This record gives sequence, C-alpha cells and structure tokens, in this order.
Amino acid sequence: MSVQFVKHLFTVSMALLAVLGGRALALEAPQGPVLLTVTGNIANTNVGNEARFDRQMLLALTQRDTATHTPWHDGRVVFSGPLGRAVLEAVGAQGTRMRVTALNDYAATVPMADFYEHDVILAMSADGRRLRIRDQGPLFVIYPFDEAPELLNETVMTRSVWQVTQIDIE
Ligand SMILES: Nc1nc2c(c(=O)[nH]1)N[C@H]1C(S)=C(S)[C@@H](COP(=O)(O)O)O[C@H]1N2
Ligand SMILES: [Mo]
Repeated sequence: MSVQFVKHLFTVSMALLAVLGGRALALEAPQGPVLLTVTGNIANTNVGNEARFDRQMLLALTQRDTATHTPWHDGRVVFSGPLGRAVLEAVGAQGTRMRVTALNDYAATVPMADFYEHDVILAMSADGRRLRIRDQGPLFVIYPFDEAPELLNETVMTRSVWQVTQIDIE
C-alpha cells in the first residue's frame, strides 16, 4: 500500500465517521417511554425510518413558555414545551405540511410555516404541571393566542391538536 493510498483511506474514513457520528449525535435513541414519533420526510432518525422522542429528548430542545388563554382552558395558563420548529430542526424535516395525529386518531394537516411564523409549542406542561393524557397530554399543540389574537379562528383551532403522538412530514 502506498503512503498516498493510506492517507486517502484515512481521509475517507474520517469523513464517514463525521457523517455517521454527526447523525448519531443529532438524535440519540430514546431511553424512556416514547411520547412523540416523527415520520415522513426527515433526515435524522433513531429507530428505523422514524425519529422517536422520550420526555428528556423533548426537554433538551429549545423550550418556550406561552402564557395564553385558549378555548379549552379556564383563565390564562402558562404552557411549556419545545418549540415546534425545534422539533422540525432536530429531525431535519423537509416538506411543507405536517399531518399531526392524536391518541384518539384525530388528525390535522398543519403547514410547516406555522411553526416558523409563530412560536407554536408542543406543550408538555401547564402551569408547571405535566400534562397527563386526561389533561389532553402528553403533548398539546399550543399557538400563542394572546400574543396574536388573529390566530383565534376555526382553522387554527383545528390545528390545535391535543394528545399528540405522531407528526408525519409531507
Ligand atoms: N386530539 C384532538 N385534538 C383536537 C380535536 C380532537 O377531536 N381531538 N378537535 C379539533 C377541532 S376540529 C377543534 S375546532 C378544536 C376544538 O375542539 P372542541 O370544539 O371539541 O373543543 O380542537 C381540535 N383539536
Ligand atoms: Mo373544529
């Protein structure tokens, strides 16, 4: 083997490691119960073609508190959870629309632009308390209604999916 060949082999190996390592670092495997599964046109996966998130993984993404009234809650509530666009970035989503599906098989099509134009969060807690399934958790798509009252319309209300379990990138 020539020195040149060995150098070349080394360069190629390092490039391959960088790609594989980068991918693995970008999305570790879930350790706890899976709250959210992202499917479809995504670059970063951790189980087959899917990106599965447990609670810790969702908490590691950029979080946001949204203090708002909603049609489904009494009074103003402070919701917390990852920004929708942080989830899209974590999975390397490429598309224009998402199919957001709930535990009860309710599903809504949501433009990906909504997550960039507004600080939409996947709320995991309300007033500091973890959203249980009976509280419309584990994840509730919350738009910042109080900041942008024009969002309070039927279209956005249908996109406000609660008990979210899956997002398919289309
Ligand atoms: N999980 C889940 N989220 C959902 C729904 C649903 O049936 N299940 N209904 C949607 C629709 S169509 C609207 S208008 C709003 C308000 O529903 P409500 O009128 O039942 O309160 O929630 C949305 N989010
Ligand atoms: Mo609706």
